[in-house]
Amino acid sequence: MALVEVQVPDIGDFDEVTVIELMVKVGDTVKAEQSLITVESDKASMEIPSSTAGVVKEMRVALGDKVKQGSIVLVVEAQSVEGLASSVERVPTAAIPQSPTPAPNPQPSTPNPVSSTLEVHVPDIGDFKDVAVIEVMVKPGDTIKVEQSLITVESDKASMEIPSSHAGVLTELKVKVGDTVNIGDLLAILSVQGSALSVERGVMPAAVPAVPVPATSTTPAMPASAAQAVSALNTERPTLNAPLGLPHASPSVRKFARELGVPLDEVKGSGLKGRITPDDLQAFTKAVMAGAVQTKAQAAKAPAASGGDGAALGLIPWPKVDFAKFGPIERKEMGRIKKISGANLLRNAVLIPAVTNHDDADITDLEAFRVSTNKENEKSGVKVTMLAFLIKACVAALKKYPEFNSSLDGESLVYKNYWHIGFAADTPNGLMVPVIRDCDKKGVLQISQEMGELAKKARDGKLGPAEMTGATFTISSLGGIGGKYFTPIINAPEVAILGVCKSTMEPVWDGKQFVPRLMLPLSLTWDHRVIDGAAAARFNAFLGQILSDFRRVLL
Ligand code: CAO
Repeated sequence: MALVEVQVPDIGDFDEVTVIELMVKVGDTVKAEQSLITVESDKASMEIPSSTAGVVKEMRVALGDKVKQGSIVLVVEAQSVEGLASSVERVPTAAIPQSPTPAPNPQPSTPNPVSSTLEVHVPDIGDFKDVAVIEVMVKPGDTIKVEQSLITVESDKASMEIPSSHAGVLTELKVKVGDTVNIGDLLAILSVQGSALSVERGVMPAAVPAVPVPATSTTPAMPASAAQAVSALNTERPTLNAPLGLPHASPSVRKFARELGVPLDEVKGSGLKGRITPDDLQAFTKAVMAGAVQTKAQAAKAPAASGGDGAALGLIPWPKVDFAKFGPIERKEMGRIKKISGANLLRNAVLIPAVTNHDDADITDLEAFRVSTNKENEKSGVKVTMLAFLIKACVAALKKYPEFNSSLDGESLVYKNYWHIGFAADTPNGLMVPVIRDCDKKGVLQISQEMGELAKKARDGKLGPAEMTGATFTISSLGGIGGKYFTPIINAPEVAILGVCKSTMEPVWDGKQFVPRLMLPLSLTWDHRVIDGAAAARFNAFLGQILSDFRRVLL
């Protein structure tokens, strides 16, 4: 196994470029032609491919380093002698055109010595076919300087700006973002004044300059094409002053983003100088899939938390009323948490075919037990709450009816073998749902204590994201406040939620007479795609049995 130093190859007359992205790390197996690093000048960026297949043993460059011809990028343990040999001989796919090509002469379409029009064509871009236009930097009416960048094109390995061959006023642009172009394609029509035509005729700058490419022999050096490409990055274009205006990302990241449909300008880059890395793309995609982040397009389509026009749902517009016409008003922006929870609630209310079953549980004995326990534990400082008993009772019911502890994933149901229970907490900032983990393994005292701590954190606005995620079922208790029944909204991707209201003493017929019993109103909302009405009724009945005789939790 030979150790091979992969060097920056001949990069023409250009001094240094900055390493802006490392695409491999020690231990990675790289193929010949696989991109290793991305380098950038002020006008373009490109990926430098490997000439050698093997395993990366050592990185010799770091982010921000300046590299030039001969700089060692990394050390690779070549896969085999054959691999090494082939890596020397093989020229990876061109990232940028390989040969200098005289610029096509612009064709004046009107032989007018005072003012004439002139066509600007795509110059020689070598072997490249169908490169995508990813940015148009000018618009009709703009005064264009010679060599000013008109558009940016991109292949899967490099992006480059295509300059104008002439100065003039842009009268017509023949390409738009998303088009693909080839050498000779008509890009734009300029209106040029008098002598400009004769002075500038024939000086169309190629998008990529000619660079002689020395043969690589002793070390597996960068392929000729890459050398030319890097040289292209450093091409002096004195009048190129249009800012690139694109999100800071390598061509491959931009290509990947297009494939995923990720709007790059909405992704925050974590790389050098805010550069967007593949990890940033993945994190953004995950966040969107999890509903934690909305793209601008989604936000535009989705009805807002309140007052959205409902157009996306095919509904008539939200009524627009000038409330001030009817009396004095005060307008207040909704808080951040209300906005976020509002959007989630709306999605869950609209997308889940939810049904709510109401029932009552006799908690006379349980409440007596709770009160006596609290008396006994007065000194401990931990107050046992009815909600803690409800959590334990729900875990028992969830174990008996596991579909209530599941989530829909496409056409599959994911059954969770853990029981993390969320509870709605009313806070000055709005509704929050802290999660108590592994409630099956905890006693009522511990659950009460954790609930107290989490509820306090929620009210103080100190809950971390980890303390609000992972719930398998949620309880929303309005018992301390009042009410009889309500219809809680399921906290997706859970499939059920239990609403609890204030218990009251009620006359209950025991078969012989009416007796006073403390009755707790239960409201169970369930996702009808996952749960049937009969199962919901059974769940509530079972819950009622446990609450009326808590010893059943042990069964
Ligand atoms: N029936 C009768 N009394 C009840 C009860 C019930 N179901 N549940 C609680 N109580 C009593 C408690 O025993 C307590 O009385 P004491 O002070 O005399 O002991 C009092 O009501 C206050 O209880 P609490 O609400 O502070 O405590 P909790 O454990 O029941 O609830 C918490 C904690 C965080 C869930 C609660 O404070 C809260 O925020 N509830 C609102 C949840 C909510 O907003 N849900 C709606 C979501 S949909 O918009």
